[in-house]
Amino acid sequence: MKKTGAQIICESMIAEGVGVMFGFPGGVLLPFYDTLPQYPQIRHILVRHEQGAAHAADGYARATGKVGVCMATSGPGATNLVTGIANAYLDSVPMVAMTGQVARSFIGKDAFQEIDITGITLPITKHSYIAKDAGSLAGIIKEAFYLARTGRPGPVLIDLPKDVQTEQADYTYPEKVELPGYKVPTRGHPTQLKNAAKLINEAKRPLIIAGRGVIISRASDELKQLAETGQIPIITTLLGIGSFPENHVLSYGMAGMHGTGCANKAIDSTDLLIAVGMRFDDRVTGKIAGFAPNAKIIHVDLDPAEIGKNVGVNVPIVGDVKAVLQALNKMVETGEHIDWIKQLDEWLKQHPLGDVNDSAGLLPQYIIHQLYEATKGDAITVTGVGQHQMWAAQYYLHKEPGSFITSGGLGTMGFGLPAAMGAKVGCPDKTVWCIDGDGSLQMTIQELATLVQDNIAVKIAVLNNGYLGMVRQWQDLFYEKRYVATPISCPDFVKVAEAYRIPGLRVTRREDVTGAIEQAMAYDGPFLIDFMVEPEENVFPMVPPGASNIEFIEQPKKEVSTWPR
Ligand SMILES: Cc1ncc(C[n+]2csc(CCOP(=O)(O)OP(=O)(O)O)c2C)c(N)n1
Ligand SMILES: [Mg+2]
Repeated sequence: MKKTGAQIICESMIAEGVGVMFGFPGGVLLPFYDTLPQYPQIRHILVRHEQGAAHAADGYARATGKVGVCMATSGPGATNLVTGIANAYLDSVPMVAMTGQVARSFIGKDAFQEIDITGITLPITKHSYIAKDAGSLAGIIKEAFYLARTGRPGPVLIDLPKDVQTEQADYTYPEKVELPGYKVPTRGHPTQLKNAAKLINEAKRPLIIAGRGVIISRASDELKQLAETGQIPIITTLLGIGSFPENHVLSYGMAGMHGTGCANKAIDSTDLLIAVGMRFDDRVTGKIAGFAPNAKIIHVDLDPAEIGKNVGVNVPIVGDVKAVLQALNKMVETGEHIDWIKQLDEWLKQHPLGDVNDSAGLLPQYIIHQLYEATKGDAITVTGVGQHQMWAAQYYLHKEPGSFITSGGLGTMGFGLPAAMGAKVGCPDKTVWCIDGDGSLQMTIQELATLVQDNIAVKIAVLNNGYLGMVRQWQDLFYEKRYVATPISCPDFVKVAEAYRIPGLRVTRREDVTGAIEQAMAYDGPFLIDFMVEPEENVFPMVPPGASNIEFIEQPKKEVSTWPR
């Protein structure tokens, strides 16, 4: 039976299991939107800015492991998606982004709201399509979802000319994709696996550094088995947080620029670094010359382009992290590294995170700690970008894959609120806390309206320091406190929330923190707390830019660690 292009898009999405999409309409999408009510299986969430649609799809994908779907109209709608697509690309998030396009006969004529969105997004998509006729839509959508979620996931863009949406064509959803040039590596090379197992079995001071690849590959159980069998301590990258329970006795926190002193010292001392599903980002390595100077390196990654890109490795294993770890687990012997683990425990004590009780004022670290306590570490936390993001990474102990959602590669301010929205839509039974900065929140604050219209019960904790804090911190430490363009004013967030019909509270004293958090969680709906935190608190430890990880600056004058273990 013949169907319109718009119907084919909807039916294909349903065939892919899409139950929700985030979008914003416009002229060239009218045929699609006019058709959508025929398919009540697809929940459409109307965002307030297309950037929010892309971040929401991103948050949804990270929380659920499914492909996130977003849609925007041609021209400005499409360009508004760009930051969100780039964000998903850099963090390997599976996403299908659909854009409306002017009718085929107008393409290339500088028509109203015509923009070459496939050209613009070429370097930030895994692949892109312009649908040239309705008959090709089903195949394109099948491929797009397949490409987005397989291999190293990423965003795929489909540009949909208006008249392709109205054109009629025969519809059958293809059963499989034919992409001869697209190969997804699965198992690692047997020789390399053997070499790796030998190194692991012989190492005196082995160390695992886990990245987002472990989460994408759903390999947390295998990772745990490797760590426990081999008695190998684990540290993570920022995006690897949640791949291994942070309250596990073998967990030593995050590495890198704001990583724990212990994790960074461990990298410096290890004789075998087992890097799993991570890409040696500069925020993790610090100065390359000083990175893991005493170690052989095993690098497990699905993407061969990552091998040797930033750091030379001794044993590269290109393959799916889960399959590789399963194979390694068959070869790795029961290990015992008592002295090494003792050494790490010592470093933990010597280099604690700053004490959350160290000030009578309202410390942002204290708030994160109380959020952890109040949620028993079971919430999904989603952040903006800045100091608050790093404190959330440091002080909330995440236990599950997908429980910490943050913009790593692109570092996108404004990611927090819409991504939290997507996470909550994907995981309605989970408590979702958006931990945001006063600067970051102002970039996408309009999504508060989406929370209300679609009844999405995200809880928002603003760590309001009156600054673009992370940039101010660099000015403090490296530009002699010349705070240029970093003091930032904000509206009364509680009143803004109320104007959006969201209840809110302002907290200025430590003793009110817990009560406010409990009130927010007891409320059936979105809720905002504006925490007026100490304005000039800095994030420590910090590896200065260009320095080796071992040269981290510690929190001045703080004594006892309350990092719970
Ligand atoms: C879109 C965007 N613009 C600029 C930056 C540069 N930047 C990184 S952190 C930061 C400050 C963030 O301020 P806020 O959200 O208040 O968080 P805080 O550091 O104060 O916790 C800025 C401006 C960025 N990461 N993203
Ligand atoms: Mg701030």
